[in-house]
Amino acid sequence: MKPNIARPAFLAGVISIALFTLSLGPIPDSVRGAGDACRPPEIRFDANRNGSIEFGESDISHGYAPFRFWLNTDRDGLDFTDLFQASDLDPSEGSPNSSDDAIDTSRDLEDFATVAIRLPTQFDPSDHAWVVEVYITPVTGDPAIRLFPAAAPGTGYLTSPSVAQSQVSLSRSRRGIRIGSLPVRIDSSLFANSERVAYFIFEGLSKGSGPLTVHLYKAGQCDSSDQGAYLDLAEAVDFYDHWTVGDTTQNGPHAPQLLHAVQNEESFTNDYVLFVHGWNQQPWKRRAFAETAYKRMWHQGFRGRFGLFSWPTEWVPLPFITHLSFDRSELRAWMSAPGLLEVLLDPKLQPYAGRIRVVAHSLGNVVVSEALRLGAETGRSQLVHTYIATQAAVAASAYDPTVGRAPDVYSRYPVGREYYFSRLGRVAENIVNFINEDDFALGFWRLNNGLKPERILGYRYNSRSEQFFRNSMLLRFPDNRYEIFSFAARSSSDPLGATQVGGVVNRTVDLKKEFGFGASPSDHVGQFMGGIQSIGPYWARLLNEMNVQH
Ligand SMILES: [Ca+2]
Ligand SMILES: [Ca+2]
Ligand SMILES: [Ca+2]
Ligand SMILES: [Ca+2]
Repeated sequence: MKPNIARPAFLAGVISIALFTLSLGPIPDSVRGAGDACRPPEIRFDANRNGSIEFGESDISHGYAPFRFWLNTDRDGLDFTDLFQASDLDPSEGSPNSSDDAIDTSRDLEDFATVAIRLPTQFDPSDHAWVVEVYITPVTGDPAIRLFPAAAPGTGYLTSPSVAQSQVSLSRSRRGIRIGSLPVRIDSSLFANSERVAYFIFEGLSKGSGPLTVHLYKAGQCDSSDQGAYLDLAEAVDFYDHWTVGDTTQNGPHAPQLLHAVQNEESFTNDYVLFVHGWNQQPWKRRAFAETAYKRMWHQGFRGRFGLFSWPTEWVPLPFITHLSFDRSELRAWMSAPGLLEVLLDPKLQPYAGRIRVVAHSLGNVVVSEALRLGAETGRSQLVHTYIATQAAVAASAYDPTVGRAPDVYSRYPVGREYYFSRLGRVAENIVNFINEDDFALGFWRLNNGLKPERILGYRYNSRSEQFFRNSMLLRFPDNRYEIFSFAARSSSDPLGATQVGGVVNRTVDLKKEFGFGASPSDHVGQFMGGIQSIGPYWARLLNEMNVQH
């Protein structure tokens, strides 16, 4: 154990304003064990993840099955450069949320978990001779957390915007305090209630595992410790696999690569959810969206494996985006599909066969739909259990030939004359379409679709011969189809993410009717923006539609 003497100024500041004070150190051994009638205190996480902490057996976390949580090393804050909402900010441009002893935004609360302490009946909060302290005994690494008194017991800080706001305000008057290997004293007035229970929330500060222990004593009368609630803190990236065909915005896709694999594989159930991001995201943002998705599902009780599949979409700052940057990214999306199919067939995912769910956002649906189509074409069956298309930026007529105003190459693909994604049902048991007819970005998709073929790039279409050209070169199906789709072939339909379809789609979820998604640009990414408190039901619905245990 290394003594925490590195931040005396910080601690001195805390002593005067917080409900915590630093104890003078461990109790001499001569005092330990005194007092026969001294019953132990109890400390618990919500180990069984049912949303509340019970002091019976059900929430005990053991060394072999610790309570695992991620470090709060991202930057949740207000995004003044992009969509003007609480969001993840570029982690390279500032310090992480856990670097200070307050909670900045409600959004940051998704990086907190609950812990509670109950003291035995002999404890008397009005008797200041009682001392309550907390520490972590490191088993691996150097685990540390920061503890804040909870504004309310339970998970209201994650589900109620007003409780969340109270929690944020409370953190400014009752600053959080770091708990590491040295005992830290907790103000006993927090236990001045009939149950003698104090509720806290905590964020992870540094990696490692070990029991979080509460120690209660009163000189000559009581000296007793809880056996410890086992905690395992890891980086957020250790909670998911990251597969990529291009962790860049600069070049087209390459062969798939597992950039980072999940740690402690055995601690997850055998459900696997793979997330595929959309257009115009820098590499850090792809991770931020994936981590937000994972955290929000985790708080809904998701215990399965999670993966990010990233692909090299272009990126330009929002005010400077053009329809051509969309088209070029669309081409990369189509070209990323073979890589995704390879990942779905990777031996590492075979233990999850039949239990893989894929969630694709926006232009990510080009990647997923095409990967599944390629799989169906090679005679595969059941590649994925469920495919969720949310706010999908891809022609609806490719999924249901009846929705367009006229036949197009998506509804009547020139090779085979079937609709393009007609065989997806062979490889995906369930296909669910999450739609918002007012979606801003999908309105942009409509405008861009109307501009195809992109004459400025030399593309044209001869409607009599039904042929596409780049300058004088004839473009052919199937060899040039990705280029044709991305730059030349206009769909006569709406985008899938803005319209209810039949065809290969099994079910529709209306984001506007059910979750109030509207026409603001940020609603296109509404499930990733703002605080978890108002969008939790979206993620619960997603898990239900995927039939994932939670
Ligand atoms: Ca529980
Ligand atoms: Ca975040
Ligand atoms: Ca903070
Ligand atoms: Ca955070």
